[in-house]
Amino acid sequence: MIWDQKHETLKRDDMSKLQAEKLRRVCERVYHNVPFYRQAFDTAKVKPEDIKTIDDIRRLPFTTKIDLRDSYPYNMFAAPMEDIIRIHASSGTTGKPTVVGYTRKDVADWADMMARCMTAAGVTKNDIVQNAYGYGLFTGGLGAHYGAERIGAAVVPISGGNTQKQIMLLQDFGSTVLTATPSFVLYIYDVAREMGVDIDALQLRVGILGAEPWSDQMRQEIEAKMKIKAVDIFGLSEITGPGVSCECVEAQNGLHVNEDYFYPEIIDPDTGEQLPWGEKGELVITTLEKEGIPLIRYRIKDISSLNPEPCVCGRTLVRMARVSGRNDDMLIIRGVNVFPSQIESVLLMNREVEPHYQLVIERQGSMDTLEIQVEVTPEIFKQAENAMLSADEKKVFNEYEDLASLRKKIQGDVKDIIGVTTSVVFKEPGSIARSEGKAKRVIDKR
Ligand code: DLL
Repeated sequence: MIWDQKHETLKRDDMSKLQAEKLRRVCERVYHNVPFYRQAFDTAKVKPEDIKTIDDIRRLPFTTKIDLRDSYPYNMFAAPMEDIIRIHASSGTTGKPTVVGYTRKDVADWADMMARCMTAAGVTKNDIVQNAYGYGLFTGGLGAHYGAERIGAAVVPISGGNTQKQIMLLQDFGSTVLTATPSFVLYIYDVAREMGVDIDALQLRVGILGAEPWSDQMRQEIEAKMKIKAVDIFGLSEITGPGVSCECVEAQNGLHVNEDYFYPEIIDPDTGEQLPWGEKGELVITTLEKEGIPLIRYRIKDISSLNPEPCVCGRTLVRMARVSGRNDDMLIIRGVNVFPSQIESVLLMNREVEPHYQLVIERQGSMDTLEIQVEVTPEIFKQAENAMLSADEKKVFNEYEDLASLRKKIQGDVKDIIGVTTSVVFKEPGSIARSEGKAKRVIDKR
């Protein structure tokens, strides 16, 4: 099923034409309403009327998170306050959040985009959508809520957290769709198991998961454990919230970007040059329809690539590769660039460990050290415990001999695939902190 047959299956040329018209209009809007953009356009010696084709976008200046911070809270808004009906903000880890305002049309468009995404994930009006994204300034909760309502599904607005209650509602309400972060779904699974819940008896069939990086191995793990299809959804508050792009359940191979609303580019983060289809680089998005706070060439810092090949699902919308991490999440370990999701992929190739891990980075002298802490499965833990009980000398579980070969294998794989030497510490099941929202994977003590 396709929600908006016309726009989701446009021919590339028609899409490019539509995008060029919209780009010119949004440039006019920001040039006349946002002093920051007037100045930035003037400095770049470009005027809205210079935009004739979509390739002219390369002449436009970039916008960064710092620009948004500097215009805190409302200086980047392109609509008068009387037309703003909603305000969200991103949870900046330090300092002030970045603030986004939506007009009535922005909220309606967002609901439409989310309806597209959810339809791509296989949701229909017959579904019961348990929405475990947080409601509040975070865009996840209300974004998914409006999309599900737009489709006509029944939304259960439970929000994030409340893990035991999530499980009760999954059982009693017969929820068929779960919207949540991937790490929270794994936590729900663990708690459900502890509660003795029969996962097979749940009605759940689809998870629409995002808001944090997760690997394909993690998807397989979630699908096998929860007995669902897990679909990746991407977005960020500055651009709108969830719904910038989403996988289709047919292919689960790249996230269809709502291109008639957002123009995606991939650039070389060092030179700012646009990269050709297929090449990996920094994702940049221009909003083509937004009224409240349109953004021109917003540098997202997320790493992806774009694939224009039409998809088996029938959509022609360009697909962005699953976001493997952010430029600013990238760890530089002894000069090697490492994304946490790469390590996740390696870990989850081993059935003996659980998808619960943390990376601890320290500096010893002038050396960076990376310690991978990962939980073993309850079965492995039990085996280790039994072996330790029968052994003469008392050992801590992590020193149990049979884990040595597993440790060596993981260290070897990480070294082969990523190129860094690591230490691996096995943890008891349940000992690594769980997340009810975005997971914290990295503890950088440097
Ligand atoms: O996380 C919006 C969202 C809510 C997306 C619910 C999907 C589902 P922010 O809090 O502003 O907004 O964080 C945006 O999270 O730049 C990425 O780094 C990361 N991110 C979001 N979705 C994905 C994903 C929401 N599917 C930032 N894969 C983005 C990887 C993701 N990273």
